[in-house]
Amino acid sequence: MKIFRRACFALVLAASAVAPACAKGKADCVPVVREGWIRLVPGGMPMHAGFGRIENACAMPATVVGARSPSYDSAELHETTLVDGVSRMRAVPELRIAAGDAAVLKPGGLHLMLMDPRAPLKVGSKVVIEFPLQDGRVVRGSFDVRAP
Ligand SMILES: [Cu+2]
Repeated sequence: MKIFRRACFALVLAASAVAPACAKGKADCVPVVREGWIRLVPGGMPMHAGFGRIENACAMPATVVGARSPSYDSAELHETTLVDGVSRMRAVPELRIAAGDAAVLKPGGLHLMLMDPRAPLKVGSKVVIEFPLQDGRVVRGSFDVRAP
């Protein structure tokens, strides 16, 4: 995933005005969420999973220390792992993303556990999820709500 970093440098060299994520000072560069989506569950269960990519095109590593959403009472980063052939989930308190790398949240791996929606979610709508960083800044992502 080093390509982000290289693209970043290239863009900075080419024309700083067209590289919003890179051209600003280091302190202004935050990771971005791409391809975010939420999977509803059949039967209206109040526990959904969220997936997507958190891309860190910045020159510095970033550490995500949690998740929250105005649409849910609770949001956590989880990881599904296979232990002795049994699928288990564990909370991920910190997620470090190296410079030029991305964290991929996908079914069967790293994911968002979204609990107790504050209002029923419609398929096709969008949900905002925020990821506080260790340094106090916040990554804000948009997630598409999809059918089970
Ligand atoms: Cu989970």
